[in-house]
Amino acid sequence: MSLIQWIDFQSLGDKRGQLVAIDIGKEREVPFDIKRIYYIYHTAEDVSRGFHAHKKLKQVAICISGSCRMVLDDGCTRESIVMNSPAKGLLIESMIWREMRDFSDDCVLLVLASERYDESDYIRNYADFIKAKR
Ligand code: T46
Repeated sequence: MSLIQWIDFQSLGDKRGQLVAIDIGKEREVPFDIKRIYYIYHTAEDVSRGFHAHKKLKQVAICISGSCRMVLDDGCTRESIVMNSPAKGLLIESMIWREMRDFSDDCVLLVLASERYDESDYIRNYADFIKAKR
């Protein structure tokens, strides 16, 4: 199965523009209860972020402005995808290594998270991640 799992949000467009609504706990488009929302923006040119996995946390990332590249790695396979649609969420399961790069100036990456922030949930060393996957 591909590591790239998109969730297509319905875009409610009319002549004024587009609108995406995510109803929490209703239609369950997002396959977990959202406990935290954060966003990444103004990432400097040539900067890469991420370089970690989460033991428990699941997330849905939505590039609501601009574009960036997301690299996902399950310890066996590495896949890379350009994120540039505000109507598509990328589901990132637990125990997946992620790297983000190629941020456009106007990139805003919104992230819906299944857990509150917990530094002890991070695996920030790739060798430790591979060891934990075995
Ligand atoms: C992820 C990718 C997609 C907090 O205090 N609370 C938070 O909720 C978050 C997400 C971060 N922080 C602090 C921790 C660091 O001091 O903000 C600082 C930057 O976080 P970090 O270096 O982890 O950022 P990224 O862009 O490398 O990774 C983030 C998320 O941390 C991570 O869960 O999956 O975005």
